Amino acid sequence: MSAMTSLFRVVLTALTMITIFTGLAFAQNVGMPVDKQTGFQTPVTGVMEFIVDFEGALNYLIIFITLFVFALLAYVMVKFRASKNQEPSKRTHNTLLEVAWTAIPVLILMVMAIPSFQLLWDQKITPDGEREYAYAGKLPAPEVTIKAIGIQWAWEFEYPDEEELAFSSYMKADDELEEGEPRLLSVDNQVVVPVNTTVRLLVTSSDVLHAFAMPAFGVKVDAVPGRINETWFNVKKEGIYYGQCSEICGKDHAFMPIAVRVVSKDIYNQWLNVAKVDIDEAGTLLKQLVAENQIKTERLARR
Ligand SMILES: [Cu+2]
Repeated sequence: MSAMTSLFRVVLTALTMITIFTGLAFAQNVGMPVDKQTGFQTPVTGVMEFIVDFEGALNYLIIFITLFVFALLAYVMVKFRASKNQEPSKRTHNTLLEVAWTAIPVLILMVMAIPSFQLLWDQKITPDGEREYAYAGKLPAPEVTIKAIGIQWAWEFEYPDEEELAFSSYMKADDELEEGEPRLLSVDNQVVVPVNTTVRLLVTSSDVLHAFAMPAFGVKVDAVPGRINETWFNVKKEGIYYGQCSEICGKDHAFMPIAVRVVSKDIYNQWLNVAKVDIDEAGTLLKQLVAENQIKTERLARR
């Protein structure tokens, strides 16, 4: 077997391993990172599905370009090696080649730019019920608005449409964790939103720069003191999703996670009614409702 063929096999095996590991990670993964994960978290919004597919396509393009350039380099190194070219050629220009190696990369960049801008618009334009989204079609206008305020070092959440509903969300210490709760990601008060509902997300900060990032939603927005950034999400699947602050904001930057609980509209409304009065009690109720719902779903699945 030639050296080239064996190199090719090594590369191919590596790619297959990566695909398998990513697949494994995807299989177990809901809303948080898992051991040995190499890819993204499982996408639960159209925007994140778009990101995953776009990244995948670009990855193949990059691999192709890298191998092509590598092959050209190898060819030149062998064909024009010093021992075979005692008297080097004095050729300097080739118009056709120069036009081609300028025009082709420009074309590749243009092809990349089209979905890239579409993705950016999808992320930044809040649905109004009319606009078509690449991976989600038409989406309803926001029914819920959440304001996330970064503070050193936690998040505060307000539901501006629901009078006086505001609470802070602090990371749980190791000794406060309950069964099944991940370390460094679990919080005392989760953000609760209904499934299949467009949520407007307003992000700001009360002190320094922070960033609100939810990998499974494809959401990442800077939290800037003195101004409000707007984005949105519409989650397709109930569950608990974790994110983190993504802008170095000081000593405890690593300890201000975000936990978003996505539930049915019914559970959301029940939580909302109690949360307006007592956020701790609402948290207890939420836990109970989610557990009951889980038992119901499992029973249905078994049938
Ligand atoms: Cu931070």
